[in-house]
Amino acid sequence: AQRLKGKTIVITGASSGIGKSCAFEFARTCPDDLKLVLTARRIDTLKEIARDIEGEAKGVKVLPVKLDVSNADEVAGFVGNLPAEFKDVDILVNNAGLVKGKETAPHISTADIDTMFSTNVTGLINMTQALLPTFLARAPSGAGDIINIGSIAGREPYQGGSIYCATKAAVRSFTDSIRRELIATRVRVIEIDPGQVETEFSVVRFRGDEERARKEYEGVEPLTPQDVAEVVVFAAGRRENVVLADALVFPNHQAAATVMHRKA
Ligand code: NDP
Ligand code: 8X3
Repeated sequence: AQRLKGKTIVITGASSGIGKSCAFEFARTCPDDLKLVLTARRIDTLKEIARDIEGEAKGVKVLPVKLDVSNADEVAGFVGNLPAEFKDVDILVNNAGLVKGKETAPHISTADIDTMFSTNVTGLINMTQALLPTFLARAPSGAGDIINIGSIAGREPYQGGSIYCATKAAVRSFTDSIRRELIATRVRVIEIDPGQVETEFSVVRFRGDEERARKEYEGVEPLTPQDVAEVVVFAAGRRENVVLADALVFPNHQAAATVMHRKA
């Protein structure tokens, strides 16, 4: 908690699931002195989350910001539009992301391909490039954390996930590249790859079909978003010389993207 004191943290996709849990977990870990910039498209939900966090943790200031990471113009204006109090960002959690459908090639719509790439890949890259100048300007040789939420899907392709898997493989490759590029700085580049987590992820995948989404989790006990948030906050809270560079987080029944033990 001491190491996070006074930090300013930007979280993308903070209106639901892992991003929302990260917001609460950061606040719980450092309730006396923390600034959170919570971003997503659903601003009303972010405002409710901000109220709840500020109600629980009196020393935490929360700024909800409507931001579609797939919109390059919105991302370009993001840092410039932050109030002075929130401008000196220390930690970026690149969490916003989604999957659409389980269609296989050649039946994948160009709209779905564009949505997944522009959110999971271009959005994440644009956010990183938007915040890096702040990190690099920090004396004496730059400092800050980039925490990217990848996926087991980026390590292991599966049928019906070609585009999503490709986006998460791209995240992994970008992350590993910038860790090398930033080696002369004190910027930490961290990737956390969850396996199965029960969030709105599958509801979004199946375009609002909650029954279909529920079936994904039948007979298994997925991770909760809180489980992943604890790993994110742990990584951010390490001593500055410690980089938890790469973490794969499974629930106990999972051993690979498609290797699950399901109870009958
Ligand atoms: P949720 O659907 O619960 O949350 C996704 C979040 O991303 C929402 O807050 C949503 O907010 C936001 N988001 C989606 N599109 C955009 C956009 N264009 N601009 C800004 N925000 C956006 O899913 P999860 O919490 O599960 O997903 C979080 C991350 O974790 C994703 O990157 C996902 O790929 C990854 N992941 C998830 C796993 C799982 O099994 N659930 C496993 C491994 C990785 P809003 O709609 O308000 O914009
Ligand atoms: C989410 C995990 O394997 O359901 O990133 O695509 S998977």
